[in-house]
Amino acid sequence: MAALTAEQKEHFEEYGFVHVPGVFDPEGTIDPVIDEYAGVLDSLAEKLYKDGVISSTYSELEFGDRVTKIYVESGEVHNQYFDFSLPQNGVKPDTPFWAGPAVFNTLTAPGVIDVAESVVGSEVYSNPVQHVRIKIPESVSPRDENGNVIFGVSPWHQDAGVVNPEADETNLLTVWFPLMDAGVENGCLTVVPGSHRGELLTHCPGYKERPGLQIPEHLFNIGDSMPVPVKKGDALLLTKKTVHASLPNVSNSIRWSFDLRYQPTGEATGRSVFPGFVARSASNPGSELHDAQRWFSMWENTRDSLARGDQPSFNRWDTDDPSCA
Ligand SMILES: O=C(O)CCC(=O)C(=O)O
Ligand SMILES: [Fe+2]
Repeated sequence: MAALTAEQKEHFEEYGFVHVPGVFDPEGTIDPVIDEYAGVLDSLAEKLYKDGVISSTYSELEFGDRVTKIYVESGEVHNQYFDFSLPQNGVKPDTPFWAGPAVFNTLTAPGVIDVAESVVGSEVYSNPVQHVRIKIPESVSPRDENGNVIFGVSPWHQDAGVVNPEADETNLLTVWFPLMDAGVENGCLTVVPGSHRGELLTHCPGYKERPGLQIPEHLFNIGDSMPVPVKKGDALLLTKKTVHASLPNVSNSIRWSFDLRYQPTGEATGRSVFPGFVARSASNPGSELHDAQRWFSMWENTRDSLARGDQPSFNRWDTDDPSCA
């Protein structure tokens, strides 16, 4: 079992984050994900080409260059096509998502579940707040009407701030890891050590013309922040109250990461309409999900029912809060 060492656990408790080497097998677990996504990109390219949105499928390019070319030429960031979660609103019957077997194998890889077990205990639940993030170089990226890069930096936040208050008592662990080495240049995460000891801070839906739910910089000590480069196979663990952001991708290639969440089974996920699952159970091993196809169906059923009915809001914050002025 590749549990956290006593030192890693202590670092995590003291600073609210820890860099853990060798959580994933780069060839056995991550490479199949990269291969699987090559197929997803292939179908996206075919579709956009057929619709006349792009002038070639660019099948001769490797993944990073190909996705960049396609986003730039179509003037659109098609990240929902790759994501293994649904949008926070506006889910339609044909909203795309990707919940493939290689992705499921990564969520349930013994190494990451061992690490999660060290933090959340022996009943490990895969929380459905999870994303793949593909960020093309900012220099060429499509921008919004205010000139902000679409799907650029993740602004300062705590992960507890992006889920519903029902999860405030949940022992929620974030596991962030890249599919290719992530450093300062291509936009790794930056964290504020020790920030998890404070309260949940006010998040503002947009601040100083910057889009996205974020903590205004006057509410924490930004000078304490430090970037955490992470290599392929390694992971960065965060508590739900650790203040963090991502740096911009100022490199010439993509920045590609997964962020997963785990928690004790039975505690609130903070997005109860999305499907989580038991990843490991000491008390009831029969409750564990090992079927990738079923996992896909759970997301498909969720999409279909959200598209038919009322969609909940995951936002608890208010633009009118004085801290947001
Ligand atoms: O990868 C990013 O840009 C942000 C990730 C993040 O905030 C998280 O994993 O909680
Ligand atoms: Fe986050």
